[in-house]
Amino acid sequence: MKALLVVDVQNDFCPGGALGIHGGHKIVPILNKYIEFFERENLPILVTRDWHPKVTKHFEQFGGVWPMHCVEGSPGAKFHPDLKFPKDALVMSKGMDPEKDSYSAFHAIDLSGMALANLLKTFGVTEIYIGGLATDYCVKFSALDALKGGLDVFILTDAIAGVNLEPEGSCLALEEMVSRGAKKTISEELILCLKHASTARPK
Ligand code: VGL
Repeated sequence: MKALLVVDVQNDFCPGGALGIHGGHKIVPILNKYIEFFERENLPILVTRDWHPKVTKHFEQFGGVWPMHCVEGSPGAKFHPDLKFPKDALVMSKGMDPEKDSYSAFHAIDLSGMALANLLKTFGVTEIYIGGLATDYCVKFSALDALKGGLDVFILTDAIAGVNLEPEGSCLALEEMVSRGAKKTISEELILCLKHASTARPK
């Protein structure tokens, strides 16, 4: 079973936001294509958001490295207005613990408090397709945790963008994910392969 994981496509991570990522908004139409496809195939779609309290060690004012961003309920924490996901997509929040950075989607919980790993288990997910922001932080840590949990991990390389605190940040992050077993894919390849799988499946 495949699932799509869309990581932190929020206003604060897009140009003009508190932690705007160069080109962060450009992945939105591509992600929408993936979302449409997973929806059409009736496959689970999980969408995470950074959801911080105002005071957290994650922010530079309180000992962290990041400017204040994605404060719970703020306009910056809203999903990018062009990101279109279905009503039954699972929205998961992370970063609520003021003591932790919580980069990985595997720290996220849904509205009922269920953790991502449990949700994936419930759906019987064995393959996870990851896109979103940022390649070198939340995408990377989510992918590494997914691999540790025994999932097959596919990085949607046309639907990610990195913060690049270090100039090579995104490249190094991709290399690290791949060296630990993640595979890279792009929409055309994935859509072809899913189409093939669905036509091959007995009705
Ligand atoms: C992220 C930097 C700080 C991310 C979150 O979503 O990748 N990056 N907080």
